[in-house]
Amino acid sequence: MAKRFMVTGALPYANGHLHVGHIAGAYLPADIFVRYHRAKGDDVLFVCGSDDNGVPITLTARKENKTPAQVVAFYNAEQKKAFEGLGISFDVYGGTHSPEDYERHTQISQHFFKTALEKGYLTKKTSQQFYDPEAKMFLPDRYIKGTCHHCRAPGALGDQCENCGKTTDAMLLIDPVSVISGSKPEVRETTHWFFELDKFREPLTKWLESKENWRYVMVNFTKGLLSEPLPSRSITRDLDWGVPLPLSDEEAKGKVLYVWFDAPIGYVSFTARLCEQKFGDWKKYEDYWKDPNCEILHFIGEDNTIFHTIIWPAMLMAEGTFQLPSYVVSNCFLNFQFPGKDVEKMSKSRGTAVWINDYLDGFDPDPLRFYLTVIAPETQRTAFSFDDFMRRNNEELVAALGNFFHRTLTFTQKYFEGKVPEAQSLAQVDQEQLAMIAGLPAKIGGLIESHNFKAALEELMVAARASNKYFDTKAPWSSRKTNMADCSVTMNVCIQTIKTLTVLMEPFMPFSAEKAAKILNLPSSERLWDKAAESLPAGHPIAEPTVLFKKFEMDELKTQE
Ligand code: B3M
Ligand code: ZN
Repeated sequence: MAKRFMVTGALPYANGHLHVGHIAGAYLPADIFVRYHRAKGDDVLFVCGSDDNGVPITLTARKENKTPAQVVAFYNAEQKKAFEGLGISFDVYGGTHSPEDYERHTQISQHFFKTALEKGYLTKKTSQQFYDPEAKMFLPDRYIKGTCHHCRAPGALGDQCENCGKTTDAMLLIDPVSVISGSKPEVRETTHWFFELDKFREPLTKWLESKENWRYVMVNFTKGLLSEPLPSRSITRDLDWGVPLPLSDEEAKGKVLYVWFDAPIGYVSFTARLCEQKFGDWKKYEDYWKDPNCEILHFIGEDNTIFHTIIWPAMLMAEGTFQLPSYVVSNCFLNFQFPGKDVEKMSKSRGTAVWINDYLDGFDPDPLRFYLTVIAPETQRTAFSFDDFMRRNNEELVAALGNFFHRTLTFTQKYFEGKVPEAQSLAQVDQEQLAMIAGLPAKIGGLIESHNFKAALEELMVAARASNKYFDTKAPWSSRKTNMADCSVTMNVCIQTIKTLTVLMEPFMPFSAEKAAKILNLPSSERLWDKAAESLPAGHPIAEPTVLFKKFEMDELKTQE
């Protein structure tokens, strides 16, 4: 029976470009999972969009002399281009403040807020906060700078001091100034609504206990947080960019929902937009978000864990009619390494990030998808390096998978007139090769289903190497002259092998799979996962081969740095 899945990728902030760390951290594993389930014939919706609200967006707008709406429109389009270029196959790419989503997103977000308020999960508190009279805005703690009240070092921020590493209290900094305008901030009173998270500590703990098969690091981290009382969190901000509070009291004026409150709701509002487009009824989102027959999976980077394993599930519990996530698949950071140097964090200012749109200007998407899966930071941090990228591309992707496709296709073209050869009588070695590929769909599929994407790709590569060995052992270039029947069997088996590999590599390298499918004359109806090992009949036409994977020269890659 077809299963139903709702898959989301963390929403990128709409004030930055995407680099390889983002892709490896969330979107590529999610895309592999989604493409696999589509090939299984399952009902999958893959949803993402930009995270458009929040203070940083308004500051970017201020710096670039644009409106926040212009900033988010620009970055949303850039992100969309990067995702499309890489073949990340979202069914919808929305934006929490985009013209297409904002109204519905506001409605659904306000509903979450109102329900939580009515059920007594929110409390209102008045406190003192810094206000920048020049920028005319309340300042979040990290936009205050001053002398540290612990160590007396200058330049401490209102949330943390770089010098002593301690958490600071913005109100206690000595000689505070606004980071935004440099002016001296005033202390003003303001009211905010707080989410009483601790009320969900028990149900969250119970829920997490049923998640034994989640990645260990994330479960442990979350369990640690749940072992102590959860502080209440302010979920409103004094700002004019975001989702306004759905309240008429004076105190709610000029306030919006905190961006981390409305952002995950974006998953739902983008689903609603998709359902409007797909079924003409946005309410159909309920078939995914409220039906227990649908599994919900969130793919995120490690820094988003607490929001997806504690705050978002608590928001869903507070609302009451939605399902909780079946899985939160989090990945660690991807660092960067220059040859001979230490591993460092990806950073724009130090030039240690590889930007997707720059890469795609000169190179094919699949080698990058391949490499980012090979080094996927699934359970620990890993590092991207150009040397390693080149080596893996040339020595693994080209030398194993590319070579097997190439030698099989050119040989068939040359000596069998581009048709699948007859296979009259199979020897044991041929049967073993066929048995090996017959076992691949279940083996690789099982690994993808359990979110072991790196291991799944490795199985594909093991199969490619074994297939080259089969080719070498059978030596069709020599049997062609001495035993044409055996040569024919060999090439039949090799073609069956690349047919299977074409279907199975699609989730990882969809562009090359598409090219290979064209050569094999495989219509998409034949590219179903469970039919991957069904054989092509003798006589089936094979088109002229084209090169699927190319070697990189170091110099061309280096211009990327
Ligand atoms: N925009 C944080 C980030 O990009 C945030 C994710 C929201 S997911 C609902 O890392
Ligand atoms: Zn300090």
